[in-house]
Amino acid sequence: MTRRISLTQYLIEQQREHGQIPQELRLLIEVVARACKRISISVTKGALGEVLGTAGSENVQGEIQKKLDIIANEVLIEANEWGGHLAAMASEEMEGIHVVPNRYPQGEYLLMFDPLDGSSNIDVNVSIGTIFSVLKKAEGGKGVSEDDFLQPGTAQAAAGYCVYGPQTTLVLTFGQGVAMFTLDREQGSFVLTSEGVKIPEDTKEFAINMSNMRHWDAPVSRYIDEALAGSTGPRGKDFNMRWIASMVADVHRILTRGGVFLYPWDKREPNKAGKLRLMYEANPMAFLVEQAGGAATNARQRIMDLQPTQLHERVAVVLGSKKEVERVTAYHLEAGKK
Ligand code: P6P
Repeated sequence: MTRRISLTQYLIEQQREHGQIPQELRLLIEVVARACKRISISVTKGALGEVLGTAGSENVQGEIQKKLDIIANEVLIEANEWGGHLAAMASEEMEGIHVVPNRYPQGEYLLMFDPLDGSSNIDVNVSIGTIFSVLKKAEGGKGVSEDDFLQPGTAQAAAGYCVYGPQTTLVLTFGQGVAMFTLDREQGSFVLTSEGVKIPEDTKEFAINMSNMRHWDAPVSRYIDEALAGSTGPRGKDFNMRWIASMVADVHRILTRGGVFLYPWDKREPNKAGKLRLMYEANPMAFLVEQAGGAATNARQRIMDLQPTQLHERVAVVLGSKKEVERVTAYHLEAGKK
């Protein structure tokens, strides 16, 4: 039974015992957690809170923004700009970076987030979530620019997500394993409910949007065909499929019981590396998955090794149970896919 301690106690104990969570980073994570609590309150109001439906605008990705996308983005910006721990923020919902206003002290950290991932699920009451990634700004240098954010996933100081489902659960890593905290609404605080999270190396469960099948590259089709062939096929075992169309929910299932998640490159837009965003979706999820003993590649190389060139760049994603990710990646390398 995991000790039922608060997020604050956990962070202070980690800082005291392992010295691996600097004070400023601990403060940052606590502020992000409080913002996630506020988002959770808005999300769970649903129709009662006048928060459903579209906002009548598009984001930088050209996607229709839901009211809650904008609410979540504003909550995260307002919560994080005064604390003195951040130099700037970047969001899926904003084209450029948000530099901390001069009226507040600037810190050394950079925060990136997808404020509400899985927005297509909001109006149908299916789990959605907030994904965040923390980098440190390079020493020295005046001011802060988009270039300061363009660091590989291996440079992340922390990463996490908050899934708004039957429970509101915050999942975090600082590079020393993965811990999960469930929101106790009576206390109003996140309580440690799991630590040392581990993803089984093997799985019988894959997650992919099957409606894109005709657009897949051959190695993806090979992997899925073999899985669908089941116990009579080359894999010698039957597989199950899940697709929630909410990365946070699919990744949470994988962190909880294993599985492999694929959002591969496909032929519809050959110049687009994938659908998901590297900086605030793939990298934080890759950090969590690797810290839980899983793997995360773009079907050819480790996601966290990729050197970003743009803030909103997209990437193909294969993540989860290590042996399955390795198999998908091997199929791509065998096929000589660049
Ligand atoms: P599709 C949500 O819009 C998202 O960015 C991820 O959360 C999710 O995994 C994916 O896109 C779903 O994409 O094509 O199935 O709607």
